[in-house]
Amino acid sequence: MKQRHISDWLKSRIGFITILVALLWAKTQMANIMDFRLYEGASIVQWLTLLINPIPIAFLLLSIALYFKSSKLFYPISLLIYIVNVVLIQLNVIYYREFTDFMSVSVMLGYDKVNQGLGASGLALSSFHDIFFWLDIVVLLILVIFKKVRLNAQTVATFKAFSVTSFAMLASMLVLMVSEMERPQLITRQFDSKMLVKYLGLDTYTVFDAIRARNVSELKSSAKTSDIDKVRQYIKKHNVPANAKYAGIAKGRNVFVIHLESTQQFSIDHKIDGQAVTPFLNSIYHSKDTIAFDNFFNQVGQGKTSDAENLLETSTFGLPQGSLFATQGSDHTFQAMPSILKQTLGYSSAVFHGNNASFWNRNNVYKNMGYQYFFDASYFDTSGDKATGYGLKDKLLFKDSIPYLERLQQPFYAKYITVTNHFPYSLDQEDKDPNFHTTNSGSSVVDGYFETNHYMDQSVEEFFRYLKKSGLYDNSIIVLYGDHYGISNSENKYLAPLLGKNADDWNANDNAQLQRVPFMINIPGYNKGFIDHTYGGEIDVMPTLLHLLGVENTEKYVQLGQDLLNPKRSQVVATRDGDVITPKYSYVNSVIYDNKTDKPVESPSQSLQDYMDKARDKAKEQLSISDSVTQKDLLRFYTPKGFKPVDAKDYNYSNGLNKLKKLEKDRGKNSRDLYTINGDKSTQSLYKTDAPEQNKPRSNTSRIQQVNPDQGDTSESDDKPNP
Ligand code: GP9
Ligand code: MN
Repeated sequence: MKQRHISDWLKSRIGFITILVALLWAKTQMANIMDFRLYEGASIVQWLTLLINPIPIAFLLLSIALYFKSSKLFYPISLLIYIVNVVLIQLNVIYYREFTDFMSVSVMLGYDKVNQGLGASGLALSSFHDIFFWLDIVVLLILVIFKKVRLNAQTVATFKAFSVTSFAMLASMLVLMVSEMERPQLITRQFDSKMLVKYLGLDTYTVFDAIRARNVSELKSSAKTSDIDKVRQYIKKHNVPANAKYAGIAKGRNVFVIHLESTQQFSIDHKIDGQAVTPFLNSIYHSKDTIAFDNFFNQVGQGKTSDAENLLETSTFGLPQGSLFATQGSDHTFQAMPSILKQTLGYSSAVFHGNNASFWNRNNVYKNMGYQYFFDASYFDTSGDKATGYGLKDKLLFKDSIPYLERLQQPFYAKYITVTNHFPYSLDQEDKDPNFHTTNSGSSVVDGYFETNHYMDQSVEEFFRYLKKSGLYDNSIIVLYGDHYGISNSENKYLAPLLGKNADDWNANDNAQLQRVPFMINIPGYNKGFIDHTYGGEIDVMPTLLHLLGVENTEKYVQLGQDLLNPKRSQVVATRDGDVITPKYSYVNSVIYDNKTDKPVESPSQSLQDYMDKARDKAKEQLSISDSVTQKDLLRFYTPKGFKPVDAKDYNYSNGLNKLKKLEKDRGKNSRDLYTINGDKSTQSLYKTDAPEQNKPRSNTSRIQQVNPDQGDTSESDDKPNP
């Protein structure tokens, strides 16, 4: 009796769409397991969302069909929705096999510059289990042809259809909520396509991506060629030339850019019970060979690390919402440091980063920036405890980068993105320095922060030691910078007493002043170093560096910052949300603060009010010029004289080491890589680290997933120095 009841229900229309939902669920799981491999390394919440997320959205979409009463409409519409979903899964599966990434809407529509369609034909990328994506549809078709299916004429009452839709909507919201709780700003930042699919599923990812693509393309198509004129006028008015005292003092040298993850200026020189947190960085900070800055602010928005990279290497801001890298980076015109240095002074370029290449869409963005090599997690052994959730531990990243670094043609521009000092700042016991005792602040975040800071400091020290031993040090400059805050405003009250402040009267200006991050330029042998107190930010780095390296005629590039070493510069620092910091006063949330007392100025004089209003207008102008450049992709309309636009298709980040070796061979005696200069011998043995994980064999467990989007799974690749 009961069985009969179920089979009757299955024959009903709601039963029919439930079957389709179940099939979609099964197909999604097949793809999740066999192709996207999303369950590997997933957290418990991610397991849950992966299991559940196909259901509500499928019900939501299929419930649309329930509103059509005629069976001639209901069945074809529900099947159409079903088939479109299956096509979406199948397309993504094929795309993933080639690019290890999900298909964005611009790729589907053929707009994407980096991945124009599939590199290999779809057929060559198909796999046996793909049959199961289609088998049921074929069977159904046969049954229809042989008239073996009977359509159920019994319609579903509109209120019932409505309750299915509402219930599905509610469940979708729930998944969204849980995901946002686990990964705050998952949707607004859209930092990782893989993460979005893990939490929200393929359909929702595609919908969000379509909205993103639409917004981008609307803004882009609203752009007029003449918009760039306004930008050029702005630059003409605001550009400050190189200071003759410093122009070209680092000419011809290699550049190391060391991205100190989440590092704030307060850690520099900070002591806990008399013990320095970052003793090595302190020594660099005070060195006679270093030009350091103590009023240097991060200017990132939701794009965090990616915004910092963009600010530093293009001298434009990130977007008002979301990340420029993630939302527009695949199809964006950059005139960035790597390409400018290559074209003006013959620099080669590389990024070393122990996380997945897809994070922040770097695999696509770096190509548009003209980076020649990208050594991401797939180039390193990140198994077991060698990595944290954000990638290879810093000590190992620096050490394991040497086989690649020593093959790079000099002069080079090499960026190292560290990750160990990343929220939640939990260091494995084995990586803790037994001689370092952290705070007891009442916040595990703050206490952990100092420990990971200390670890990062040691990792940089080990790297410097290698640079000195290998001889690279003397013909290089090393730029160190913190990308953004590590301690969020909500935790700052625990920090306050450690910084000699009262937690009870901590205010918005205290938060704003804490956005200082380290910025130091270490120039070995310079001997005239100092700590510069000028007020500036990340947007000012590119003009400063280009001048130090001796690039001329820099006024032709679209750079919105000003050389930090030219005293004629303005000292108005804009934050991404429009607050303003100047040396004496700040404008935070529309309140003027006196920086000396950190208190609001109760009744500002007319002249102070005018001064601050002017400063705010200045900041607003800089931000709005930046937004028009980035959102409308204006650089596609303007190519500086002598600059060749970057073609992303010239770059591919697979087999990086083989490519370097080939170049070295082709150049023979003229090859300018360290390996050749060292008499065709590796310098790896010069590297000393105390990392406890260094000699552990590769294991099968991983805290991150290792894939190179340009080559798929590289676990079989021979392109690794230490297999
Ligand atoms: C990820 C790392 C972290 O690869 O750079 O980015 P964040 O969360 O700091 O923006
Ligand atoms: Mn970061």
